[in-house]
Amino acid sequence: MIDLRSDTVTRPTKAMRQAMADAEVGDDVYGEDPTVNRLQERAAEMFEKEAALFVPSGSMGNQIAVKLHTNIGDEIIIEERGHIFNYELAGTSFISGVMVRPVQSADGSGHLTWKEISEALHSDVPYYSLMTGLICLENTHNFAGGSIMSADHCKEICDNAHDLNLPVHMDGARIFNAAAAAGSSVADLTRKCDTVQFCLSKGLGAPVGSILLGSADLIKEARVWRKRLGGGMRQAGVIAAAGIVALERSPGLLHADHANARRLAEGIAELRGISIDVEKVVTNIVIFNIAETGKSSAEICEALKNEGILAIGFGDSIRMVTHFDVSQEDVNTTLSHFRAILN
Ligand code: TLP
Repeated sequence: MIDLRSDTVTRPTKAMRQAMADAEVGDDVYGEDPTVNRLQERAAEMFEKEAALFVPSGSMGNQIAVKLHTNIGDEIIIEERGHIFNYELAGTSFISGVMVRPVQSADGSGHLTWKEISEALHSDVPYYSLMTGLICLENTHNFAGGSIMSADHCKEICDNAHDLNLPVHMDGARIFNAAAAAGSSVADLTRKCDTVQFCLSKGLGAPVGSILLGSADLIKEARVWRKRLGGGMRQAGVIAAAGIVALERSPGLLHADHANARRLAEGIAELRGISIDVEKVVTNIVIFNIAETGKSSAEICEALKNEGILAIGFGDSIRMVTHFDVSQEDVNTTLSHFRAILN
């Protein structure tokens, strides 16, 4: 199978499996797992934040962040296709009792301008909605096709938000993809964000886990929420060990996934009835519209599946994601089957 459904499908490398087998472990609920501690320290160092917490998933990292920053009844602002809003099973209302104010990004990039955010802010209007408690950003933006938010753009939003005493959380599930493509450091891309979540288990290829970063005080509180939500793991060094390998070795390999995504997009752009802006494919996510093919996304995905290729369809769109288990040859194979299906 050529699995292009997501970069979450990667299998741990030999080096990861070896590190897992050799991992020194302890009880992480007591803070005594040396490998988890090493992973957290290394992540905090890379992002130049005070502290870090290893959590089982990106969703848990994001949901803890929302909980840390908000009070029940607050509103959070997020771009309308954001993961926290659409794909975390209403965790924001269930766990934090907040309402989401989804905002459209007029340029389609998925990255709101400060003007767009400021027009959606609420403060003390007694008859209309509640206080804005948090701004959530996403870099890269998944369902806007892996688009990048620049360091300057992020800084501008954080500076303006902080002037209003509003915190900013960055869902940086794929921040290392953004860093590789933008030629910026992950620290620069998230410099002024109050909290950052990034995934070890996406492009970086670890089997499990995410990291939540922030001030020492916030991360201390986040530890309590992680336990409360059932995310206190014991000898978690076994999985953190793979995370350390992912963190050290994978960022330098992401360029290859981006080149494969671009090649895939260029090939797809030539197919009958498909529309895609190739120039916008700058990281590892390829989303294209199939409305003019005369087939539904479900039909196309089924036909691809019959040829051993997996992709995800939603509405009139299909998403394909490259990762380190997808080779250049896999891209060529995908394109030739795709061509045959549409002809
Ligand atoms: N994204 C998954 C699906 O849930 C859509 C994927 O296949 O892309 N933030 C962003 C931007 C994400 O893309 C994801 C996962 C998460 C958070 C959640 O991470 P996990 O799956 O570890 O909870």
